[in-house]
Formats: sequence, C-alpha cells, structure tokens
Amino acid sequence: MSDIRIHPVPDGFAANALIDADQYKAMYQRSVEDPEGFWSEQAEQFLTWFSPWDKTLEWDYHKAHIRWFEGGRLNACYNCLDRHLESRGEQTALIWEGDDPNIDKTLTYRELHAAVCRFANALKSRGVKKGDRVCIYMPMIPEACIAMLACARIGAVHSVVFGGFSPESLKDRILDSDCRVLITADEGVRGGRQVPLKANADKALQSCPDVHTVFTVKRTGGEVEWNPNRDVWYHEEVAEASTDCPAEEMDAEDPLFILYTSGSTGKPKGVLHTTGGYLLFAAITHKYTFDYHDGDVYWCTADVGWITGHSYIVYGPLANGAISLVFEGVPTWPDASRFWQVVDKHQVNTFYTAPTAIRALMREGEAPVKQTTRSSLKLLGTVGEPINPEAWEWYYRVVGDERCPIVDTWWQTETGGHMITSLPGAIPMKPGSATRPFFGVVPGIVDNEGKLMEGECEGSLVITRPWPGQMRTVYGDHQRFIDTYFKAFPGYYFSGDGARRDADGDYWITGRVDDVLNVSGHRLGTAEVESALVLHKAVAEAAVVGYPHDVKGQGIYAYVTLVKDIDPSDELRQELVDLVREEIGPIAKPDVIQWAPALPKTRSGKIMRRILRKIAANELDSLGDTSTLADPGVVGELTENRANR
Ligand code: 6R9
Repeated sequence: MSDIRIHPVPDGFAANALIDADQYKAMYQRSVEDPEGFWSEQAEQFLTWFSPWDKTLEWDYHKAHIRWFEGGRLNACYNCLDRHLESRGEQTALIWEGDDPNIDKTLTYRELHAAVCRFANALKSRGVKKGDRVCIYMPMIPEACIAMLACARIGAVHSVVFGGFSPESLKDRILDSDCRVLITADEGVRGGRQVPLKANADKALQSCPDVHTVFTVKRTGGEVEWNPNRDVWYHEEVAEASTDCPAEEMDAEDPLFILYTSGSTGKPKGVLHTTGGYLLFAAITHKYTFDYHDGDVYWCTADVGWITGHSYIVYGPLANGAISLVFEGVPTWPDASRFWQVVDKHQVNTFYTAPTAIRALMREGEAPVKQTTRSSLKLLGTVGEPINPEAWEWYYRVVGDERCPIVDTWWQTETGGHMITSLPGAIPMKPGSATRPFFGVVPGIVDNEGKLMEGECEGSLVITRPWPGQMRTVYGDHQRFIDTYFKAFPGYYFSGDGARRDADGDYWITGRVDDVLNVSGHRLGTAEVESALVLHKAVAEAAVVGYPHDVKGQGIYAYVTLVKDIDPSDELRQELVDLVREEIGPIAKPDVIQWAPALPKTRSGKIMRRILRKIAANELDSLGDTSTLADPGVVGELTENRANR
C-alpha cells in the first residue's frame, strides 16, 4: 500500500470542475443527513415531472421494499428527448461510429426524437402496450438506442440481451420475462466480422411460440430467413409511421427495464429498474462523475447489452442533453490505435472504458496511442472490474498525458449507477482505489458476523440505506431478490464484493466474494458454465473457478470429471469449449480445462472451491487445510495433473 502514488486533481482540470473538495464534502454530508430533502431537490433539478410525487422514500430492507417518488408522474423518453427540443433540438444527441472507420453518422435531438416516435408508433401498431415486455437483441447501432427509448416512450419494459449471447441464452431470457416482441438486426458487424443475429434469434424463437412479432433492422443486407407470419422489416414499419406519439405518463415506480445478470446460483436473474429513481440516479451520476459540461463529447465504449450501456450511453447522457458516442467496433480493429483515432476524429472529451481494454492495448505499446493527439480529452474513466495500478498508471500517463483525471467507478447492474468513485475535481486519485461514495450512498464493511466495522478494515461490502437507482426486485421472483441481497447481512444490501477501507477512508474493491466470475469485465456465474459443461454426455461432474489472467482480469478454469470408461482427449476438450460457447456465448468459453479424476469435497459433499482456486492460480504452496476433505488424496492428483493438463 505504501508504494501507491496519490495523484492530486490536475490543476488544469480543477480550474473548471463542477464540484471541488469542499463542495463534495458539504453535498455528501447533506445527502446522508437529510436524504429525502437532498433527493427531492435533485429530482426537481434533474428531471421534468408531469406531476409531483406523494412520498419521497419508503423502504424496508428486511422485506426488500424500496420506493422512491411514488405517485410522481414522468416519462423517461420525454426526459431524454422532448424536453431538450426547444433548447437544443439541432444539437447532436448521438454520434455513431461504425465498425468500418469510414462509416459514421450523427443524429440531432430532433432527429432522434422523430425516429423514436416513429418506432414507438410501429410498436403500438403491432399491439405493444404499457407494461408489455419487449426483447432487444441488437448490434451497436443507433436503432438499439431508438428501440430502448421507443419502449420507454410507450411504457413498455425493455429487456436488452447482449448481442454476443447465444440463441440458448436469448431464449431463456425471452421466456423468463415473457417477451412477445423481439427487435433485432439481420447481422451485426464487429472487428470486420459478421454476427448472425437474426439467425440466432430464429433459433431461439423455435422455443418461444408466444413471440408474435420480430422487427429486423437491415444492417448489412446479409441473407436471412423470413417467417412472414412473424417477421417485419424495421425500415418498412417506420416508413409509414407518424412522428407524433405522445409520451405515456408513468408512475415513478413503474418498471423501465429488465436486465439479466449472473449470480452465484442458478440462471441469470432479471434485475428490474423503475422509472423515476433510476433515471435520476443515471443523470446525476453522469453529470458529476464525468464532470459533464454542455457541449462535451462523451464516449462510453460499453455495449448497450450491459448496464453500463443503459445508464451511460443512453439514459444518463440523454437525460442531461449530452452528446453521446455509440461505437459499433472493437478496440483493436483495424488496429490497436482505433480508440484514439476515434477520439481525435470526433474530438471526444470524456472517455469511459473497461480495464480489460486498457490492458489489451497496453500490450501493444505506446506507439498506437502516440500517433494520435488526444488533445480533446479532459477526463478518463474505468468500470467493470478492479484496475491494477500498472494499467492505471499507463492509462493516466500514456493515454491522458497526465492531464486527465481518471474516475474508477465501482457499481453494479443492481445499483443502476455509480456508487463509489472519485469525483474528478474533488477527490485525489489513488490507482486501484474507487475512493469515495457518491452522494447519498452509505457504504459499510461488515465482518463475517454481519457487524459493521469502523476505520481501517477489510470485509464484505454492503450499502446500509437505499439510493434512488437501486433495483427494486428480481423480475417474477421477489423472494430471490430478498435471498440474494438482503439475507446474508440482515438490514443491509449485500453487494457480493469484498472491500477494504484504508486509513484515509478510501475504498478498495477486492473482487467478488461469491461464485461470480468477472471475465473481461463481464459477469458470469460459475454455476452457469458448470451447467453447460454437464450437458455433455461424457461429463459426470464439473467445477469452474476463476484464475488471474493478464488481460481478462479473470480467466475461466474448469475441472471436469468424465463418466466411467471415457478417456480424455483434445477432441473432447474442444467439444466442451464449443458446447459452452453454444449454450452461453463466446465470453463464457473456458480458458483451461483440466481433467479431474475426482473433485475435492467435504464429507457433506460440498466442493471445496477454495482449493480449486488455489490450484488454478498455481498457488500450490498455500492450499490451506485439506484435512476436512472426504478424500484428501484428490488434491495430490489434481496438483500433479495441473502440470500436464
Ligand atoms: C457496472 C458493472 C458488477 C461487478 C461488481 C464488481 C465489478 C464493477 C468495478 C468493479 C472493482 C470497479 N466491478 N466496477 N470492481 N472496481 N470500478 O460492471 O456492472 O456487470 O453488474 O458487474 O463488477 O465485482 O460487483 P456488472
């Protein structure tokens, strides 16, 4: 810890920052001493309401009952578009940069509004009503944002499924939330390669008989199969649609969207966010964390299939009338200088990405960065996983020329927006630490008994009281919401992460303490990968753990026990990798498969993952106590097999 360098806010940045250290302290204090007063003021300042709310906050963490601004009426799409038309109708809302560096496009607020109204009418004409769930399975094209906003406009609940997920994963998500309409594209394009979205959707829909309409955006013109009873072209449907579509009046607590995320057990759960609190939290965090000034060009490289895309490409920036860049491509195509070329091309001021991307680019050296000016950049951000100080320093020095503060933002699908992050003009930076809580956020660190600890300490990270962006339930399964987040430490929201608080009061996220993997910033449950592996008839049992990986942060290490009389082979290994890819998607492919004659289990039959993690990390000297194992000999076999896996 002592060799961590503290970086003060760069002078040039501080001069223009929205919030300085004293303002942060005062606002934070007010936000926790009078949360209802603070959040009411922010809700009035950041959002436009059709009518005011009855009660600012109602909560009971034992029942997982959380309500903000109930009775208040508003519409998220109206807040992102309509109310900006008068003041900034001709200002750019979205800059779209295609996978191909020669293709881009911009949409002004007026153009985006018209496109959204058209598509909202098209949805209505196909029977979509307030409260209906609509699935979006799209590449990173403006229509993905248009589809989300069109749903919000008519009060339909969108469920965006990342375009990299398999037909099987798409099917599960469609069925779980009973979506009847799907929006997709013929193909996506990433890194010069086609992604067969419509074909994947067709496969998924074989098991989804209730889906009556599929809107398909023509992105590449590639050949697709067509079911005339179900499939319609997006461009044909919007061509005739009117641009007049009044925004539905929603209650603050009406659902805005569902987004599936992985947990430690079972299938991914549908995280449900509602309208008022979520939108307020996305907007206020976007403004203060990114120190957003009117006219700034802001770029978040996430995919809209993740919460980061929801809150920081679409809802937060557009609610603030920002210019948001939507990128279809990947960091390394056509070459490793792409990000910085896009920064120069569109004069990007704020750049927000994941540590895994930084580490991948760091490997390519400084030249691809230094061939660009990046002179427009003012601020850098990271999200998705802990950033190692080496990558942080590289980002700061090479990309930001020691001129741009870095905000390391800790948050989750469940939290809706930033929870712990430095505010760039207020809080000195410590590489690897997310530093301080955002306004209204009260973090705590608890010991194994659930007791809050004071001062310098390390333990499980909880949040002790609600904030507006908090998820409200697991779609269709409120009990699972209670069990997952409010059971371990009664009275608190449990994040699933471990954390340390240092002597200055700054927070350091140490990673998941449950069975959730974080691979290149993507969340995956070990149980999901295991379920996919055991589908293979040769597999008797499988246990999956994460291990340290230079670029991905965590890699996937699978121990596989084969059924009797089946011999391991490279072909079988490949079949298993392919199976996981088919079942979940390419991001879930195991990096290592080790054949395991048996798995280390306690006498009660529980797999001891602690030992599997140590073996995977090649920390064979610190396996710990193995005496409680039913058969301690198993460990010797596994450590020997590790060498020749
Ligand atoms: C926004 C997002 C959430 C999990 C979270 C934690 C990890 C995210 C982090 C971070 C350390 C950061 N995480 N940001 N860990 N520092 N700045 O990523 O949501 O996909 O739900 O993942 O990601 O482990 O619990 P989500």
